[in-house]
Amino acid sequence: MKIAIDPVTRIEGHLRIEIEVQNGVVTDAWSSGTMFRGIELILKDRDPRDAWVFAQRICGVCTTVHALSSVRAVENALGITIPDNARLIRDLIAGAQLVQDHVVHFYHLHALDWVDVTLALKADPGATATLAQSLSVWPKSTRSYFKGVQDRLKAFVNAGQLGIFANGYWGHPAYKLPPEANLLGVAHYLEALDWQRDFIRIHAILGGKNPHPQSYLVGGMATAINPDDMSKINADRISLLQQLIQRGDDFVNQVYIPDLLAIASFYKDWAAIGGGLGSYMAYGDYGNDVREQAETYFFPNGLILAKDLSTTLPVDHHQVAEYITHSWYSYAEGNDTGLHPWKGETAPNFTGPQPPYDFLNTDGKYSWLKSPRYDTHAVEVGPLARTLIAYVQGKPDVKAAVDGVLAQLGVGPAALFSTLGRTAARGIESKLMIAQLPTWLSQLEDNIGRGDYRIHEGSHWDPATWPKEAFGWGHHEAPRGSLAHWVHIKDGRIANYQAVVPSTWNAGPRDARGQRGAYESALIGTPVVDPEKPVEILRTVHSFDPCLACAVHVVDPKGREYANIRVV
Ligand code: NFE
Ligand code: MG
Repeated sequence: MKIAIDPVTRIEGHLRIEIEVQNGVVTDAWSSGTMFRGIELILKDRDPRDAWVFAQRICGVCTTVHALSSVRAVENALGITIPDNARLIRDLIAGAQLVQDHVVHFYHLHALDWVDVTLALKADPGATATLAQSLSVWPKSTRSYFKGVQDRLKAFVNAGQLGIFANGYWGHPAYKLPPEANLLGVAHYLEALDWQRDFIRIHAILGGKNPHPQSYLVGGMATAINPDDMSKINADRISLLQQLIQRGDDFVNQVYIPDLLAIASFYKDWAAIGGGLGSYMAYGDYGNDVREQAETYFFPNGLILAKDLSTTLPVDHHQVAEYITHSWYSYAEGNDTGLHPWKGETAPNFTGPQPPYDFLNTDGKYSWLKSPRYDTHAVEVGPLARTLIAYVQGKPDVKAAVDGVLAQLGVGPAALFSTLGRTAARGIESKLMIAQLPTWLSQLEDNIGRGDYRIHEGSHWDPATWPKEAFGWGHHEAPRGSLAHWVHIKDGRIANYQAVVPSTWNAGPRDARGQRGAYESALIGTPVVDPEKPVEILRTVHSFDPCLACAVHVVDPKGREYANIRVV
């Protein structure tokens, strides 16, 4: 039996999943990005110093990550080293982004795959308080608080207005939590909405706004530092940042991580489902300017192949190539060629069916996403990749965090190759990142204390100083994984610009060798109890935190007819 899920919701962008199901288990899967964008074409012939402003609009969810990759690509091409203060402010902005994005993913995009909202109505608020207090010291965990949340939820249901909770596979037998844990999840879903809005004020302070901070510059940042000026980064702002980071730490350690572990303990079977490729890649990032020694990165550089946790291999971006064998593009050199992004081409060539249709022609082209490969290998990127690579390399804080989670859940390291592992890794790296932010902030404070206000390196600002032709790449470990932009500059203008983003690595289609992408591979073996309500498919797809706007970088101007689910 073949099933199509389109659109997949509680993600960013337009994703279609087709699966073949036999005897209640997925036997094959196809992932399709159904929307075209054209940022790479829009950037052609522009001033490379302006690229970040356009590139940042690739996505409204991960926002800042494309500005960062873009300025880094141009700086790399022009041989610019940015001042330490700029590096620290970039790391603080990106680190805050990572934590906020992971919390929002857990509660607002993923939790309802595990939490049945309707069962929360059956919970005893007193018992919920007891459960919550056994998990953490979060001060809101009282009977009256949970009673208030439940009453609000009842009022929604009685008015026939479940609102944001209206569409779910409620009552599905795959939901395993007791009513109290469901009420806890719903309460924190609502709390996390407020928390993330407060926490991301870090971007307003350092970048002027969120989404899309405005303080980037090729050569550094435009975040002015002056302890004697009320409108610049001064002692007041540093103190506000400290408070915001502390509140972030409280929420991650007292709400997010305890909820993650409590929910995961009811779903241990998902530690054996959804593993997929078993090969993982990270460029590495943070704690260092990107062109310096990769060994000192906070998230290390590395490659794991075929679940081999004995070693990691170094990652070199020259080994990256994008294929379009199954993507709606043409390459001058033919359908089966892989192109390094410096030689990348963006020539759309839609050959898919016109709606209405039942299924895509998955033997041919079936996605707007290209298929990036590392030296022919299909790899997964993201929190699980980064966590495994750091674990294998013996990074002490990662090792301690991973071993702690494994012990608490009573599972071994092989359990990490799974849907649950992906979701747990996101929590682990949020915990490590929120603990790290105060260090970067105090380094910034120390620099300012020493009278070092340098924030921008301007000696390469004038295009007259540039070489006639230059190539650069800028990488970042974005919330969803390894991101890079590649730029070819000629006569002061962008001759070619290519972005290969985390969701392209993970959600891309098959390549010239027929190798599946990470989603496609991970879905194989997933149980599907009721094809009309494929909640299990959502669990594995959501565990990657899909972002299709990032992955395709564009918008189909024509409306499409979307059926929720087609079963044939
Ligand atoms: Ni639009 Fe993105 C992230 C990037 S794509 S969310 O994180 O880059 O996966
Ligand atoms: Mg691209």
